[in-house]
Amino acid sequence: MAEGTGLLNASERRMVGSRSIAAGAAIALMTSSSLSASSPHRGCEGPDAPVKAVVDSAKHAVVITLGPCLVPALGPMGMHDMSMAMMGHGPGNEDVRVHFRWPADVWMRSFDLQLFDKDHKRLNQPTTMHHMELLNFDRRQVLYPMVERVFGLGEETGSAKVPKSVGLPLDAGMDMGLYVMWNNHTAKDLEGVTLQLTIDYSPRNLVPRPTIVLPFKADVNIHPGAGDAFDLPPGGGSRSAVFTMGVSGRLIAVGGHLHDFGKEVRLEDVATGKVLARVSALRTPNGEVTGVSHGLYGILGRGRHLVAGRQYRLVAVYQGSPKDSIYGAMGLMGGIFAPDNYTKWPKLDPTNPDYLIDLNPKGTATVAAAQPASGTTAAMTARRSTRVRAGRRAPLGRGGGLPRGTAHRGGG
Ligand SMILES: [Cu+2]
Repeated sequence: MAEGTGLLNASERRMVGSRSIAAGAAIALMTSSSLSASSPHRGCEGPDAPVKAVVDSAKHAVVITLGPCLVPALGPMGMHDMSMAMMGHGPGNEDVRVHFRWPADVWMRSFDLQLFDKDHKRLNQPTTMHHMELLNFDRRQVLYPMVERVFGLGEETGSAKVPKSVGLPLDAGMDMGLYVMWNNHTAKDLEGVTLQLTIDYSPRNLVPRPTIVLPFKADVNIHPGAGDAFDLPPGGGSRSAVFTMGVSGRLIAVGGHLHDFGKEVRLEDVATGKVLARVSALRTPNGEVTGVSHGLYGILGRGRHLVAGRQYRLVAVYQGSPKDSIYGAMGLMGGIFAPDNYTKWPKLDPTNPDYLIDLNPKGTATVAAAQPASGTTAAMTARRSTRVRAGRRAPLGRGGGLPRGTAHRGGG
């Protein structure tokens, strides 16, 4: 996720196995995707998808529900295969891509995900959902012209919260997207699954006004729509990318995303070489990445100040066996960014091809016209929905034709 896309989304990834296992998983996934494509509505896809966003003003919460959905069986898999059930980063791999209108002017402060079966009993998250993302089509990312990822959740992540002193602004009527990739590795379809996302907020008129925060996401190998994975020679090495900030502000929390054999991802000032933020992998002795460290710089203090027009370098470092190349590596830093002046946030360009990828993944999505929001407390039903191409699960690793020896679990 979102590799730490968004609010404190700690990215914990685990990785896995051999190339022969990857090939087996690819075949299994291709088969299942062609089956599920035959019943789009029951899978909660398509323009009639049952998604709604309701304001509970007494509790200061927006409750988003998707369902009841049919979660198609992917077929039983072995332990290793289950770990391999992988995802891509970026659009195109999800089972569900629906739009809805955000229902109220708020400062978002937290999210909490729950999954229920047809009898409203809690479902186990890792065996039901692989990952989900909340998108905001009315704002772009700070570094890239792509659609804002408000936050993402993986199999293991459940919730996150920021203090009252900060808030992520969401306005009534914003065109939101909910992406879900299910994870049902049994032989039986799950019927009547409901995904419920509770987002606590502060009212927009809160005094004193919270500091505005927005998601920060940087990638050492960004290729919108094509996958961000890369390979490294035996022993490992590093991959880096230089970007220029479009707006000044403070990075107040960071997390990251690395695959197996990852060591760290760090942010440097190009001119001075100073390291501004560092996220270290938590590794087993054989290099398996089980999680990442987190940095909390400025929820209370000042944070790391990044300056508009100035260049920064993101570096991902990998260290593996001297005998084996590393395939399908990734390196991302995600976090929370507080712009000095929100009005200077880079303007969304709805004609930018990188923005359009999410509206038209792989060129086959159908997009119905969106309607304006009609109230802040009414249930907002899905008004626009996209349908992904049938073969969405096929491209293991999405690395643009790279050999694939590894994959990961956890949210994008
Ligand atoms: Cu990844």
